[in-house]
Amino acid sequence: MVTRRNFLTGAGTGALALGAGVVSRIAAAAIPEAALQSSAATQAPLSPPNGRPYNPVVTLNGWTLPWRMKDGWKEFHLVAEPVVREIAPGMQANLWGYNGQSPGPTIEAVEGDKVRIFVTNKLPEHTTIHWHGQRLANGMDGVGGLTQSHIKPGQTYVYEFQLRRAGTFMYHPHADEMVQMAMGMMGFFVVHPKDPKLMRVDRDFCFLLNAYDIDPGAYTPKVNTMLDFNLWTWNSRAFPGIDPLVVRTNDRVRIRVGNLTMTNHPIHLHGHEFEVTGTDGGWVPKSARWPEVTTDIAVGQMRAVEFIANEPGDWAFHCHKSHHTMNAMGHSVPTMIGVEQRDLADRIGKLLPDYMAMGSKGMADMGEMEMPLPDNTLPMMTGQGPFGAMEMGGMFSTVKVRDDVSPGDYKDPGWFKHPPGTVAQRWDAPAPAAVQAPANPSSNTANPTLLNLKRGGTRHEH
Ligand SMILES: [Cu+2]
Repeated sequence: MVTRRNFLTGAGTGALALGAGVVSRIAAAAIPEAALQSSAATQAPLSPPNGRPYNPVVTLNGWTLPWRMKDGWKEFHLVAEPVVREIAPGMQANLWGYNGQSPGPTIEAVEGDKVRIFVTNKLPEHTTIHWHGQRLANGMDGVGGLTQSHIKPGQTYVYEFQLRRAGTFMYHPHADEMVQMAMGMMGFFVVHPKDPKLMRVDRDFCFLLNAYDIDPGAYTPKVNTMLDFNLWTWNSRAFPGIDPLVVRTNDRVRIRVGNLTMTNHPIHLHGHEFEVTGTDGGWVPKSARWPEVTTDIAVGQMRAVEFIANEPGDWAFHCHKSHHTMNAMGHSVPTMIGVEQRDLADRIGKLLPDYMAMGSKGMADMGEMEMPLPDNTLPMMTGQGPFGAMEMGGMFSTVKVRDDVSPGDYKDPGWFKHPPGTVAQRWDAPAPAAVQAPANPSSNTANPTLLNLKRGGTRHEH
């Protein structure tokens, strides 16, 4: 594992030790410094200090890579390296990523920009970067063995291309792909339209769907897992580690979501309808959009959704596969609903004083109970809301819509203050007797239940 300290020392010596034949001649003179991020918190959007103007995105629990302008080229420097990523408070993972984090920083530029991206490999094995969705010269496509030689450990390669269309793209290795993506190597590449007024929104968020298989108590993902992942993450963060998406009432909001897991994710927003306005292939024409509250995002796809945030509140926003809003530990627990465990628990308790029977009445109590867990393990479902345990994990966050948020302010405003009389509440009255529903509603035959209802005996009305 590379610590922060020896990474920093390594960065200097690595840059000096570059092979002369590797970097293109135009660029060999000076490689831009590689910016490093040590925090997993959402960073403020990076307003472009030079070049064409654009409206920057906000990378959820992530950041945008700074660049330098050189002779009309935007120059970026990505460093592929081992990183320690906090998945949520209380759990860290040994991943591979770029510039200190997994996923790597978002690259932002403008349609028509010429970009030069230096990639330094500080991994123990070779890598490449594929610019998923971009139109470029075939030799810049980053497929190891097919369109270029692999970038060996210690080497730096340079990619150069002009951004031919606006849109939302991804980047990831095309070398030992199963391992390198299972270890967290991926990032977003947003190309803004030349005209900053085109498709303009007030808030523009982006995140990648990713998944890990990390045994409870372990730190390093199992890289050969094909489907049975146990940590479902957005930008390598699991609830309650995912920041809320903070918006101002009546903002037009875009959320760009890319899927680099091994399964599809139906992403669902509460309280609002949205439209899919963009895919990896470009903007969706207005006439081709339809309203949704859930959009399924297949493997290798990106979907940009847009909506007007006109319902104040804390709106759940999550993957609709219920196993994906749950952390490790939950997936192999046997169903114990209806199983009387008291005798068993008493007997086992004599041997193992800490033994706890679970699940006889469902698993909701696991959201609240303080179970002993191995170190570095997130509870299966967790999170405290203003009304109690939220019983969530994994791919879950909230869209917080507030009247009193300033433009450009993304900090968590706390829990929603509900107007009086707008919260579901306990109805404190005796429950009526259960009645049999009519067996055959199309028939008019006298039915004791209907007669009973007509007499008003058991119907309960408020
Ligand atoms: Cu999912």
